[in-house]
Amino acid sequence: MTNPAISALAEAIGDRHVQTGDDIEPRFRTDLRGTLHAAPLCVVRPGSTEDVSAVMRIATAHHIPVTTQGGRTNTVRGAMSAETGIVLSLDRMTRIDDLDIKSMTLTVQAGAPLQMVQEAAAEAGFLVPLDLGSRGSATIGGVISTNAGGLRAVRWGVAREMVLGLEAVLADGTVADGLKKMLKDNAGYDWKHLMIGSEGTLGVVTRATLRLRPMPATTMTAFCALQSFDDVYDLLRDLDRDMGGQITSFELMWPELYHLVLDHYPERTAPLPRTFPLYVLVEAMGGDPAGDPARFEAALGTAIESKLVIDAVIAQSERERADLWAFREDIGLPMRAKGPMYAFDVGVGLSDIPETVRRTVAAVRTDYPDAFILTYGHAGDGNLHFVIGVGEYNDAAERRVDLAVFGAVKAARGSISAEHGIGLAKRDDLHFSRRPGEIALMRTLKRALDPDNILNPGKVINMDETFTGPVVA
Ligand code: LAC
Ligand code: ZN
Repeated sequence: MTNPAISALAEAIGDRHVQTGDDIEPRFRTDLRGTLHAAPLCVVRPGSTEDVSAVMRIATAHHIPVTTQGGRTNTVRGAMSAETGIVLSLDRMTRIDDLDIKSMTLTVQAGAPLQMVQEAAAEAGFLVPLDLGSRGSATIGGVISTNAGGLRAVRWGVAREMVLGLEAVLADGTVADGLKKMLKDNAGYDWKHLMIGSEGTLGVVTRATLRLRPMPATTMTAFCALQSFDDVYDLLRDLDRDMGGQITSFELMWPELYHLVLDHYPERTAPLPRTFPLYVLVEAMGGDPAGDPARFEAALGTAIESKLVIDAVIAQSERERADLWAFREDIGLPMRAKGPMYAFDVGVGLSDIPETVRRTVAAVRTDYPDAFILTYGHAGDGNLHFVIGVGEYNDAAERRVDLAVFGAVKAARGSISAEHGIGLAKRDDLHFSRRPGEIALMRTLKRALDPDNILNPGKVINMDETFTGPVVA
């Protein structure tokens, strides 16, 4: 006997776009971590918004959970399928519908990889400001539904700032088409901002209209050494002032991470000696090839004179620029070589960064005096990454490390996720970041938009009203 929901799905979007049983490809059964494996009822691969709408109508009629998957680069189990649920893969929906050079917008289906969209925009002379390490796999729908931040947020903001229009399919199949091209739209509730960052729990993002910027003519990149974190504030402010607001990236690395990358790639030339307390990769983009590089050099020169920077190298070619970025982007392999570690993407006010680092390190070392702690981040955005190895990798150890980090974050009224989201992994720790009234509001929104709890259920928010946080021993 065929499951009636599966028959209905096959009828609606075509047999060959519905995988069931042993035909389900392994990638759809797990997530980036690869440690959990689900047995979805089926995988559906719609080709259009109408297909997605049909899938949601059928899911609602049969009360089947739906987990939308993009590039599956999510680190917090946000894209992990529900047991016997529908995996809604948008990997066929990669079409660019419109590139409007007058409005400076690009409208695209949600399954398109970010890099593909960046390249299409670049060909027409435009920049998609959003950029992140996983650009090759992460999709537009994924970066929107997680409100990704990435490497240039200090200048152009997070994904939310780039979405002018959005089309989403609601739980019952309703298509909410808000594909507008203008920045200003105060005609009623701006519902797209509910969808952005909701990790597929309030609707399925199917298309978006993104705001483009003219492709900058110049990119200036430098790798700098600093004496202490206290100098970060003055440096960021002075450089941005001297460059007229052109600073696009401001990536901090504490020395442990810099040394780890240097040790892993001994054939690479170290841009700066290992002896400094803090490193920052700074990049600016502008429109004046004759003037920008000299202005950048002068701004750094001033910073060196005032001792905010103690040593610096400026990339003199695209090749040198790529080499400098490699020290920031090629951190995955060196980290994995150290064995399993716990990774965090917390957010705090800039002024709280030093204290949050100090508290986190102290709290982790209370349980694990020899813990290996890497700290880096998008400092201009108040976004810190901790990657922590404690010599054991199990639920109890993970809990101890979580509590150490989240305690420090809560003390600063920060966020337990600045960019990677909450998913399943951090759901029950939401109260470290959100107050009870906020959590109540989130539950109200979830109930209103997804009354049967079929949209990525169990993610982001614990819907059990009596749940106020896990018991902490
Ligand atoms: C980074 C990712 C992990 O900043 O957010 O490298
Ligand atoms: Zn990051």
